[in-house]
Amino acid sequence: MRTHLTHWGAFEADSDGYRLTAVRPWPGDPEPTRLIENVASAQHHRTRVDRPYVRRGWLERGPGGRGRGSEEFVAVSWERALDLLAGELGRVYGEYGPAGVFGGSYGWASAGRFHHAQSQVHRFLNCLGGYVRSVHSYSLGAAEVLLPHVIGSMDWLERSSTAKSVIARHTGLVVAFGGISPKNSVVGVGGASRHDTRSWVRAARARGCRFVSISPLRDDIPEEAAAEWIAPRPGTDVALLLALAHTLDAEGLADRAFLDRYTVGYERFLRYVRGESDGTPKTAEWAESITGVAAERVRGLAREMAAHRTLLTVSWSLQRAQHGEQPLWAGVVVAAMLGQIGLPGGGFGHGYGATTAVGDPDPRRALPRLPQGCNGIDRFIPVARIADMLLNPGDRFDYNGRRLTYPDVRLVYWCGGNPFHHHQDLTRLRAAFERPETVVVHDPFWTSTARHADIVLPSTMSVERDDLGAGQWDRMLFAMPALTRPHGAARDDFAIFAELASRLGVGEAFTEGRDAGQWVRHLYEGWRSADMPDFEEFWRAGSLELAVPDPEQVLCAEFRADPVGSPLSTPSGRIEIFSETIASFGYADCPGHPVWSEPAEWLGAAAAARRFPLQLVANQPRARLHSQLDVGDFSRSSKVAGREPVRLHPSEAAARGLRPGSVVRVFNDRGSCLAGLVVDDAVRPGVAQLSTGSWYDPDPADPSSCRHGNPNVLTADRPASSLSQGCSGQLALVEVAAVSGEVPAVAVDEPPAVADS
Ligand code: PGD
Repeated sequence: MRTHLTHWGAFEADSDGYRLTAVRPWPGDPEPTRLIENVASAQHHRTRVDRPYVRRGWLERGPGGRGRGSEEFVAVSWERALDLLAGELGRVYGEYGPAGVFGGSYGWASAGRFHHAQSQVHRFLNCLGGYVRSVHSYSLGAAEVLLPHVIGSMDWLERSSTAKSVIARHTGLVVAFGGISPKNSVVGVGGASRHDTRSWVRAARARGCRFVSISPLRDDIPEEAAAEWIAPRPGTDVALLLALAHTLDAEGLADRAFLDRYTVGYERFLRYVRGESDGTPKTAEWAESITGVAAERVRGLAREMAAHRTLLTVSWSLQRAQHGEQPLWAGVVVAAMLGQIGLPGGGFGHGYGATTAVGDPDPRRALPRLPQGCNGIDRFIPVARIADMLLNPGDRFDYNGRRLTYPDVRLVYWCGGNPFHHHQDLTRLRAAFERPETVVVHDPFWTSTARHADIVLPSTMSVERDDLGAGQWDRMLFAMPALTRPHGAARDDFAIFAELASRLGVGEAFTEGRDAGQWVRHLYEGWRSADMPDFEEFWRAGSLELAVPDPEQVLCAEFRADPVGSPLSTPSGRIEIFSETIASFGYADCPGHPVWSEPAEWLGAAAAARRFPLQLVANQPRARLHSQLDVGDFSRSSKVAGREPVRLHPSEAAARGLRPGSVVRVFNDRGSCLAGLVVDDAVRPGVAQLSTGSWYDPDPADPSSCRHGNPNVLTADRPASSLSQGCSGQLALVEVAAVSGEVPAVAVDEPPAVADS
């Protein structure tokens, strides 16, 4: 019985050396999740990559994109694969330098501090001189750029969020824009040891705290909250927030003393809210015409918020949309108008429920980390601009006040991520992936990304290697001894890079003379303080609990106590309701204060612009993390007719004559996918909810059509704004129709066509 950590929880497992024979939740976890069931069932699935492969066309014709994504793969020995790849890396670095290599390689990979795939690939490419990197994340692309201008960095905000226990004890009203998702809150970057969302929500409720969840989905908040559900048109939350601001101002409920002392730019914002700057007062009636939420309810909510100790939270999903910066910024502003920022249980929060960790008090101790070395060049893209970069080398684009140029990338190296899951408009991504001369992918599985590569190297799963594991802001550090030997000929990413580095003459720089076991020990020993157990003792004990200096932390408490001595990290040191910096960039799609702007695809658009009648909500899945282990038992148990479930309100299903459990076609003019219909009144009318992460399974006759239900064939590859260039994959307009005739089978749960060399 040994312990293992995943992004979705810790478990204990027995093994026969090859398989996990029993998996039980870690006993310290009060609310374990069934996602742990995916690990054992996926580990030896037929879609594991069992040995190295090279696409036939690349092997026979040399570098070039023709045939990528459709040709068969040829199995090769490790020696041959590594020789070929080292030769190709040598060629590309020699001809184009580091700017010819994209190593942005975004993705969550697996838990484990040493075998963290991104750290490994970045360290390796840095040894070769560097690479084009990516900045920010698909999770938080808009927030990570906006928030430093407005209140402080995303990292600071997450670390300092008011503790859940403080909310449970002090808050009178939680107004949760985007809910507090019970399914997302089971996941934490790098690992989630103790799940507690239902517990803290239950405790708050039992004390009398009221919850209001503002979301198109009723189940975006735990049942324990017994929440009032307000369901505006998706993508219009900022209008609702502006109307709350209007009511607070009109009824004299704004806390002027707080605003004067702790914020800048309120008067400029007020001119907009009152309609003095644009002729449109942002009244509750104005908001009703946009959101569909009754004006009286909005006014009533504003009054309740002013009358109670109120926490206003905004989920991460809201900023994953066009103009995604706006609801977040407006959330900060309304919380500032209430004057409770810095008080226990009051103020602002971002991402409660988005991961386990938000609201976990910060142990304030950096985790052990593999040094990534130094990148010899400074070329980057905001992460969600990958297709633009590959399709438009040399083009200029805006980003956070800068004009940048897309590099001319010749080789793409992906390790630990699945862009054919995470990116928007997969048909466009497919075209973009034809451009580079060579695409290299390390992955344990034949994901769609691996199927769009030239060289595919099989990496181990985390259960197949020794490591240390800890989640961001989690207080547990786990010893993660290998539970089984590797599947087939899979190797650790570290071992693969060590071999390549040695062929390319940088072996010593990459390994520093250590093997994987020595690195794990070295990272722990270099990290621990004198009062912590040495490596042997830690490994034997299996885990270590970190102390938390302030279990009752309250966001901005120090700033509230002393705004001069403990200023925020914004340019003014205060909350920026109007940002001179952002205004100076001159972006029409992100001016100097929060505004409502019509998105390109929303339910309130004029009929001519609304070519498809349903708003797709492409949110995170319930039965897996992203696309990980989609072939695992728990993920498969969530499928309907073998496809990803799409949920529709009964009225929408009836209007289309659709039967629950049938395969339906979800489509717009970018593409289509097949999904299994679930009829559910927990979904607002006008909405089709289809989670991300089912492996993209393009129909060979029409690659814009996915047989398995991946919503990213439907989403637009459109940035949140010129400010952030963040991912906007959460929303798109679609239609849903019955499928007549024979339904094509799903093929992505079989490996691609392969041949022996
Ligand atoms: P994962 O499925 O976690 O998705 O995108 P991300 O690419 O992170 O991919 C991780 C990959 O790493 C898997 O293929 C897994 O097999 C592989 N892997 C695991 N362990 C290892 C390892 O040790 N070595 C190697 N080499 N590989 C490994 C997630 C992204 O999707 C995120 S974070 C968000 S928040 C976005 N959300 C949305 C959304 O809300 N809506 C839409 N439409 N699209 C989204 N995409 C984004």
